[in-house]
Amino acid sequence: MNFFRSAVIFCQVIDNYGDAGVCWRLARQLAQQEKLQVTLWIDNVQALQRLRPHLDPTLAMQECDGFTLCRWDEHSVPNVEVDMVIEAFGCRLPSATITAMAAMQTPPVWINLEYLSAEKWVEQSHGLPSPHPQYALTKYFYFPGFSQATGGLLKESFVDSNRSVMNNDAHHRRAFAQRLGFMLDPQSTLVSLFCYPAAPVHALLDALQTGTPVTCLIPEGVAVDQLTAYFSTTPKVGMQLQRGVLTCLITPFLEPDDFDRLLALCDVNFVRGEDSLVRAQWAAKPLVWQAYPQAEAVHLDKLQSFLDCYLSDCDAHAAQIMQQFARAWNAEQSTELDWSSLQAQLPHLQLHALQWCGHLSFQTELAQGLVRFAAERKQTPSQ
Ligand code: TRH
Repeated sequence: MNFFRSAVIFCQVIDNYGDAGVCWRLARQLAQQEKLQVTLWIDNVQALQRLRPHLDPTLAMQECDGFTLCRWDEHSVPNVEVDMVIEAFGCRLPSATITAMAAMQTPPVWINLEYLSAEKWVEQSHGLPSPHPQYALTKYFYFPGFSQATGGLLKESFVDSNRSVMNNDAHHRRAFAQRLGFMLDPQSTLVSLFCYPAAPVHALLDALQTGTPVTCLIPEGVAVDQLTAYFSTTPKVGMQLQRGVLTCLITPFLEPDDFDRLLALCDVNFVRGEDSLVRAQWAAKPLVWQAYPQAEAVHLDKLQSFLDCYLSDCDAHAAQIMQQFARAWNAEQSTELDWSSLQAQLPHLQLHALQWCGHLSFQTELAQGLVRFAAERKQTPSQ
């Protein structure tokens, strides 16, 4: 497959960090693991700079983790003389770019990388072609997912060994906790909290005081208004906020590989959107997911599909407790969160998280699958 050498990714950041995070991760993986020459065009370098602080948003072009990063604006003239063009999350290519692709003797394979979902229709839609109405070009839909009938999940080759260190190596666990500004306490359940502003954070903080001691790590910038109201102080990095058996610690927003370490360190991870959900599954720890809120509550269908898929082989009682807790965490009306019951099920949920992570690892990795998929569809000039 060595004739397949180059890829361009286009990314439009809607909000938050997920779009930038997934595209950065895919670009890095295609460059470092699949050995492609990769260019990522992104319309909001600042969003990516939150994840990779060394980046300079004033530059039109710069190197980043083995690929070329370009600022994408109305003046950009991207070179699409490559083997594969990836349009992330239906971000719509400029018409000049499509015309340029159509004019090539061998146009690139054109992929629309879609959002992650566990809904059943994804398996039927993955890989479908969409012929362009005007040009001899075909766009293919590529869906990430949780079964072999989908495009799989991004997973770097170092994920398993990094996780294993953070799960098991006492020295590294202690050192990483110290870097984050706290001492590990084996008596305290370690929780990480990454959520949207609409999450019932007050109900969670109340609930976390109802069992044995809990240390809750909250990245800077997350749930700021709710924490300010709850603790009557504005949260800042390094702060420890105490209520009963609960200690909340405000941690820095971490670079992605350190965020993975944090997830692997904790006993339970509250994650949101799509990319942190994937990372929490590779961390092999129990997770509570908040779906990205969408109009007409369609995200609740996504949530239910994920829970049914994720928990299908879990101990039935633990699965039921997790289902209830996750639905309450995503509920639009204020609600009670039964933390004590969830905490009691953590041994079952922990075992399940490890088995689930192993099960997912048998799927074809997304970047590898994508290159294979595109190479199979690449025309040769004689065709
Ligand atoms: O930031 P998000 O809410 O992104 C969302 C979703 O992707 C959603 O589907 C999309 O439509 C919307 O944006 C526009 O959540 P997500 O997907 O988990 O992305 C967060 C990224 O930030 C992820 O790559 C993990 C990373 N991260 C760090 O690297 N360090 C950190 O400290 C934290 C908290 C997150």
